[in-house]
Amino acid sequence: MMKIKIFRAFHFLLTIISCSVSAAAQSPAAPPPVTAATLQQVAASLQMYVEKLPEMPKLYGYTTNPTGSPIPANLTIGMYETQWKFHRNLPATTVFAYGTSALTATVPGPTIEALHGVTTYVTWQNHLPQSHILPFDTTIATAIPSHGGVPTVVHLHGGIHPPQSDGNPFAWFTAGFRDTGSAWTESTYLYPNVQHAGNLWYHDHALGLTRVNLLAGLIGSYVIRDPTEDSTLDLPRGEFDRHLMVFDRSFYKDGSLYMNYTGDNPTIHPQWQPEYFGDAIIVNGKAWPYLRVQRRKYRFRIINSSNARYFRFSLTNGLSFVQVGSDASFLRSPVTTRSILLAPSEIADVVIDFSTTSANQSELTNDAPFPYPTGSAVDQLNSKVMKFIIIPSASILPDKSTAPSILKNYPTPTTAGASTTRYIVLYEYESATGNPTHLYINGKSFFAPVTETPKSGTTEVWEVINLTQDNHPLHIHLAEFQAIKVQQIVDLAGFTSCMKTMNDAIACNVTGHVTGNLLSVPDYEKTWKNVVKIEPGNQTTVVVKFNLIDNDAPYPFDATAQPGYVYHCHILDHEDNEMIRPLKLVA
Ligand SMILES: *[C@@H]1O[C@H](CO)[C@@H](O)[C@H](O)[C@H]1NC(C)=O
Ligand SMILES: *[C@@H]1O[C@H](CO)[C@@H](O)[C@H](O)[C@H]1NC(C)=O
Ligand SMILES: *[C@@H]1O[C@H](CO)[C@@H](O)[C@H](O)[C@H]1NC(C)=O
Ligand SMILES: *[C@@H]1O[C@H](CO)[C@@H](O)[C@H](O)[C@H]1NC(C)=O
Ligand SMILES: *[C@@H]1O[C@H](CO)[C@@H](O)[C@H](O)[C@H]1NC(C)=O
Ligand SMILES: *[C@@H]1O[C@H](CO)[C@@H](O)[C@H](O)[C@H]1NC(C)=O
Ligand SMILES: CC(=O)N[C@H]1CO[C@H](CO)[C@@H](O)[C@@H]1O
Ligand SMILES: [Cu+2]
Repeated sequence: MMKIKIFRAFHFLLTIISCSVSAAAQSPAAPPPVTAATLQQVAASLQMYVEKLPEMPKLYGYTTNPTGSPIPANLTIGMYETQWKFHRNLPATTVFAYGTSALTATVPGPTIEALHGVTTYVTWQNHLPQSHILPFDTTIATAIPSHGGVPTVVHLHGGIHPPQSDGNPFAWFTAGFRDTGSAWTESTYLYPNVQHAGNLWYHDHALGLTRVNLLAGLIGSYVIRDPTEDSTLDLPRGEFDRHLMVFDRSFYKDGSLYMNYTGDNPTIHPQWQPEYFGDAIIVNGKAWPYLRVQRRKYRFRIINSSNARYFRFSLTNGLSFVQVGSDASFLRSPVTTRSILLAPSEIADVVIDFSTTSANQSELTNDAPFPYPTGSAVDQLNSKVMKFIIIPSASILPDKSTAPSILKNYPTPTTAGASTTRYIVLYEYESATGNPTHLYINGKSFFAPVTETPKSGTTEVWEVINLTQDNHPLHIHLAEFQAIKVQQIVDLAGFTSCMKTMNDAIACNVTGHVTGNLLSVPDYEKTWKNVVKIEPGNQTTVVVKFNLIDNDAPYPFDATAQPGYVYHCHILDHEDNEMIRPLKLVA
C-alpha cells in the first residue's frame, strides 16, 4: 500500500517538474519554418521503386546447448544516434536506431527471432546523446531527466511478460542509467515466449515521448516461431517469409526528419499536434522500395508502425492477399481479400501468390483517408507503398508451400464466464477554437488512481465506446483480445452530452442507446489480437483474456507485481497526450 502511495506521489511530482521546465531548455532549436508544399516536394523528388527492400539484421533470442536443445539467449541491444539513408536522392538523416553497435544499428532495428517456450533475455542500453533530434512538448506529462539525455524504455508489443519487463512509461532511463523514472527497476528484460507463434514488435514507450522516439527510429520487429506449426502448416518459409515494416515520414531538404515545432493549439501546447502524417511511405527503412520476387507464394508479415496513418492496402494486377494471421495469432482459416485496413500498430500476416498473375510486377498501394476515416484523400505519393518485380519464370524453385484451410483452432471468444464487464469510453477535449487539447479514457488522466484491476487468470468483457471523431486503435498490454460485436449508438448526441457531464455509462442508459445496427467484424479480424479498431459512434464489445488463450492456463509469472501494465490508444500522438490508463492485475 505504502509503495503505491510513494509511486503516485512521485508521478505527481514529475508532472509538476515537467510543467515548470521550459520547452526551449529541452527541445532542440527549431530549424527555419518549412511549408507543407516544400515537404511534399522533397518527398516527390524521391524516385519510386529504385531502392531495394532491405532485410533487417536478425538476432536470435535462443541458442542451443551441446546436445542441440534450444536454451535461452542473452541479447544486448543498444539505442544509438546514427545516420540512415531513407533514399538515394536524400542526404543521410540523423536518427535514433536499435542495434548491437552504433555501426550496425538500423531503422527499423534488428528483427528478433524467438522460439515458443524458450525465454529471451534482452538488456536494453541507452547510448543516446544529451539532446533529442526532434521537438517535444513539456506541457504534456513528459519524462524529464535531471541530467539531460533522452529518456527511453522498450515495450515488446504483444508480449506476455512480467510487469517489470513491460516497458512501463514511468520505467524510462537515460544513457548509462544516469536518470531513471519512478517505476524503473531493472535493465534486463525477460520475455518468456510462452504464447503461441505470432508477430510482435518492439518500440519505445517513454512517458510523453513515445511519438517522438518512434518517429526518430526506435522500432523493430520480433517474431515468435513454433517449429510444430512450421512443420504442420507448410506456409512459405526462409527467404520467402519476410517482414514489411511500413511507416510514413516527411523530410526537410537537407534530409533531416520533419516534425512540426508548432502545435495546433500553441497557447496550450506549444508543440503537440493530434496526429503526425508524413508524405513519404517507408518500408523497412527505405522510401517506396522494390523487391524482386519469384513467381510463387511468399509470406509477408506487414506491420504498420506509423504514428497515426491508417493503411488500406491493395495489390495491382489482380493479386489478392490470403490473410493467415493478425498481430497476435493465426486466423482459424485463411481469408482471401483484395484489401486490408491496418490501424497503427496492427499487423497482417499474409500470403501473396505471385503465380496468379501473368504480369511482371505488382504495386502495393494504399487508399486510406487520413485521419481515418473522415480525413483527406491520399495523393499520388502516399497512395503508393512498394513494388514487387516478378522475375521471369525460368528461375522458379518448386513451391510446395500452402495456406492450409485450417490454420489453428484457438478457443472461440465468449462472454459467458466473463468475470466483469467494464465500460471503456474514449473522449477528446477541444479548445474554444475547436482544436483538440487532450484525449482521455473514461474522462480520467493517466495520473488518476487505477480503475482497471482485472483478476489475473480471468476473462473480461470490455464495452468500448468512442465519443470522438476518429477511429482509435485500442491496445491493452499483456492481454489478448478479440472484438466480437460492433453496434451503433442511437441518439448519439444525447448519449454524448450525458456522458460529457456525468461520465457514467450506466447512468447515461448505455444499454438503452446501444440498440442500432450491428456492423460485422471483418473475417480477417476474427482472431486473438493486440490491437482492435474502435469505430466512432459505435460500441465495440471486446472479450479480453488475462490468461494464456491456448489452454486458459494462468500466466507462469506474477502478473500482479508492480508497476503493473497500461492500456492505451495506439495513435502515438493520442497516447502521449493521455489516451492511456494504468492496468493493474490483482490476485
Ligand atoms: C544468460 O544469462 C543467464 C543469467 O545471467 C545465465 O544463467 C545463462 O547461462 C546465460 N545464457 C547464455 C547462453 O549465455
Ligand atoms: C505546423 O503546424 C502549424 C500549426 O498547426 C501550422 O500552421 C503549419 O502549417 C504546420 N506546418 C506544416 C509544414 O504543416
Ligand atoms: C498504421 O498505424 C497508425 C498508428 O498506429 C495508424 O494511424 C495508421 O492508420 C496505420 N496504417 C495502416 C496502413 O494500417
Ligand atoms: C514488364 O512488362 C511490360 C509490359 O508488358 C514491359 O514493358 C516491361 O519491359 C516488362 N518489364 C520487365 C522487367 O520485364
Ligand atoms: C433507456 O433508453 C431506452 C431507449 O431510449 C428507453 O426506452 C428507456 O426507458 C431508458 N431507460 C432509462 C432508465 O432511462
Ligand atoms: C458506426 O460505425 C460505422 C462504420 O464506421 C459508421 O458508418 C457509423 O456512422 C457509425 N455510427 C455512428 C452513430 O457514428
Ligand atoms: C465518424 C463518427 O461517426 N464519429 C462520431 C464519433 O462520436 C462522436 C461523438 O459521439 C460523433 O460526434 C462523431 O460523429
Ligand atoms: Cu486515439
